[in-house]
This record gives sequence, C-alpha cells and structure tokens, in this order.
Amino acid sequence: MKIVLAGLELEKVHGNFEETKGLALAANHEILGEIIQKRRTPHPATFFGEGKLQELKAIIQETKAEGCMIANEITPSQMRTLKEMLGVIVFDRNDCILQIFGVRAKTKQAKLQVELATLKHELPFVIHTEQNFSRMSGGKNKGEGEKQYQLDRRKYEIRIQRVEKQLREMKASSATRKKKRTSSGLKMIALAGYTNAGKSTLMNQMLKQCQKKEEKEVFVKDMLFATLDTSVRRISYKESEFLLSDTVGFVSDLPHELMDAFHSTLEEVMNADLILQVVDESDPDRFDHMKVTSLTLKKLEADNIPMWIIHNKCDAAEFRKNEKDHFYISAQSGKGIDELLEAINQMITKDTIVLKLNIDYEDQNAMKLIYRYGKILHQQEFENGMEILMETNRMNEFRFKSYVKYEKISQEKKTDCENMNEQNV
Ligand SMILES: Nc1nc2c(ncn2[C@@H]2O[C@H](COP(=O)(O)OP(=O)(O)OP(=O)(O)O)[C@@H](O)[C@H]2O)c(=O)[nH]1
Ligand SMILES: [Mg+2]
Repeated sequence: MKIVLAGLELEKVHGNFEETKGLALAANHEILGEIIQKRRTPHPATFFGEGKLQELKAIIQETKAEGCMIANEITPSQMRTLKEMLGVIVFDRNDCILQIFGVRAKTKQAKLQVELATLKHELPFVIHTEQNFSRMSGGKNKGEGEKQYQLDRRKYEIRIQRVEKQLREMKASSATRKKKRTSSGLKMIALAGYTNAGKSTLMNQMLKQCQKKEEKEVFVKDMLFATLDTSVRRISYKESEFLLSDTVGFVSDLPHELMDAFHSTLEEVMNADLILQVVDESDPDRFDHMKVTSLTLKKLEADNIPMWIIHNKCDAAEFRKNEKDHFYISAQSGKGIDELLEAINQMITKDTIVLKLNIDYEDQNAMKLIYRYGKILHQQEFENGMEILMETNRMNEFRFKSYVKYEKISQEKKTDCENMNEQNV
C-alpha cells in the first residue's frame, strides 16, 4: 500500500523511527512521505497536535497516499478520529507487525498464533465502535446498526475461543515432543536475537560443520521475521551432543498479544541451558537491538539463563574486540564457528559428576553403558557384583538411573577415591 509514515517523538520513544520504516517496508508498503512531531504526550483525542494533523492531511492529499501508518501505538478512539479526519486507512506499528507476521506465517500453528494475536488486537477496536454507537443512539431501542456491532463482537469472541482451543491441543502434542527431547538428557542451546541478525544462517552453518546431512536446513532470507516457528536440531561435535533451537526474532515493543500468542514457540528459549544471542555486527543500531533482546528475554523470564554474545557478519563489519563469552563469527562464510563449537564442547564436557554403581555380574547392558559413556575411577569386586566409581557427564546421568542402583558422590569424595586408586596401583 502507498502510505505516509507519521510518528510522535515522545519522551519515552517507542522503538526508533528507522526501525519502524524497516517494518513498513517489510510489510510491503511504499513510503511516499514522512512526518514526525515532537511532543511530551500524545493529544488524547487526535494523537497529533492540530497543526501537525493539518500538515499530515496535506501530505496525504499531495502524494495521493492510500493509507497512513502511525509509527507509535494508538488507542481505538484515536484511531477512529484519525480515520475520520484523514479520510484514508489508518494503522499503527502493532498492526504493521501483525501484517508482516500474517504474510510470513507458513505452518498451521504459526498461522493460528498470528490469527489469535490479530483478533485480540482488533477486539478493543470493535468494542470501542460498539460502545460509541450505543452512546450515539442514547441507549434507546437497539437499532439494526448496533445489533450488527454486537454480532461483530460476538464473532470475534467465538473465533478467539476456537483458535485458543486449537492452539491448546497443538501445545499438548508439542509438549510430548519436548518431553521426549528433555528425557534425552541433552543440553538445549537456543539461538536468540534481533530479527535478521543471522540466527538461522548460524544454525545451518553449525549443521554443515558437524556434517549432519540428515538434519534439515532451516529457512534463511534477508528480511525481517523470516523465521516464525521453532526448529530444533540435534548436533554432534567431538564428544558432545546437544540440541540447537532457532526461533522467531525480536523487535522493539513486540505487541503483547503477539508475545502471548507466540509464548509456546518461544518456550525453547525459556527452557534453554544456554542462550546464544546473535548480533548483526554490521548494523549501526546493534546496541539498541541488544537492549531489545535483553528486554524481551526478561519479559520471557529467560534473563537468568547463561548467555554468550555471538557477533555475527564479521565479514561485513570492521572492528573486533575480545571479551569473555563473546564470539566473533561469520555465519555465512563459517569463520569462527569452530571456536564457538569448541567452547560449547568444553562447556558440555566439563560438566562432570561421579556416580557409585552397584552392578550384578550378569548385567552386560550396564557394563556397555559404562564403557560407552563413563570413565571408571575405581572398581571393587564382591561376591554378588561390583562396585564401580565412575565419572560421567551430567547429561548422561539419566542413562544410569534406569539400569543400576547409583549414588552421586561429591567432588571431594572423588579426590578421595582417586587417592585410593593411586594407592591400589
Ligand atoms: N554478510 C553476512 N550476511 C549474513 C551472515 N549471516 C547471515 N547473513 C545474512 O543475513 C540475512 C538474515 O539471515 P537469517 O539467518 O535469515 O537471519 P535470522 O536472524 O534468522 O532472521 P529472522 O528469522 O528474520 O529473525 C540473510 O540474508 C543472510 O544471508 C554473515 O555472517 N555475513
Ligand atoms: Mg531466522
């Protein structure tokens, strides 16, 4: 749609204007004109001040724009007033994000999540119209018009309930899948970060470097919100095996209806053992984007999960700085990925525990497991079986729970046991 982009620069800035322009373009709008007003607070009725509104109207007429996008978030009554005064389609930043998500959603779940967010976003506008109509008719006998508005609201409410039910059913089946993954005992590493930072490219590059050809690549494109679902892949690198998840990217002030609707998609991030925050190092606004990511993670209550910063697109950026838990890579060319994989391997393998196992001599299965996943520190033979002191990675603990009686030993005891071993030798 051909639009004029109009925004208020408030004390509390909603995103930045450049980012909003990016959103308008991502929703396939053509920006014919731009206008910004500085104001402490929005005008309660018309959002912009009187003079600016006249200016905006003139630009719309001059450029023959079909619509006006407001770079901020506006109330239902401001929306109605602006529509009447400007005589064109009016939508705000949240509508624009919903439009993008609407076009990008491919899977059934993503489509339903976007539909739910859109319905919930539009419902207050429908209610406002209904109330406004009721006020105008002075609450007398309900006319045809008012009945129609009531029917509209009812339609919204019924549809919301249906979509919520379908999503609940889908969530139940994805919970079973997730349970299976969790019971695999593997560490979950989640890619997170601003949209278009290169999360999906990084996932594909890690799969490529680990030669997991059977694992499907994920979709990559130079556009905002290319990914709207969560994909999880199993990656093996040296002694380590872990799960990597790629999910929807963040943008400032994501509409809360979208955050709610995408909650289950974002659960992989919320349940991760480690978050890799991908940052587009070539983007001058990357520091703002990092703040957005931190805020979003906080909203998801995922801000206490360990996080490494992955500075991506280093092929297109100039500076390079070395900081702890920071990595400098090019997901596209593969540069720096081996260092990242090595660090992950280190993190996973150093997480060891010591188990004391009592095993029957006949239990061949247990011995196979011990040789495959553990390192024997001490072994003592008794009449009915063996007592084995074994070191293994924490993620393998579950394998032994179901097969043999075990007892977890502290690190100090491990040292005792090593001494004991040395004496035995
Ligand atoms: N120059 C350069 N471009 C890259 C690099 N990594 C990714 N890109 C490009 O950046 C764009 C976005 O990449 P994606 O992997 O789709 O980004 P994303 O973070 O998954 O984006 P969303 O799914 O939209 O949130 C694509 O055009 C990639 O080719 C890199 O290391 N260098
Ligand atoms: Mg992506």
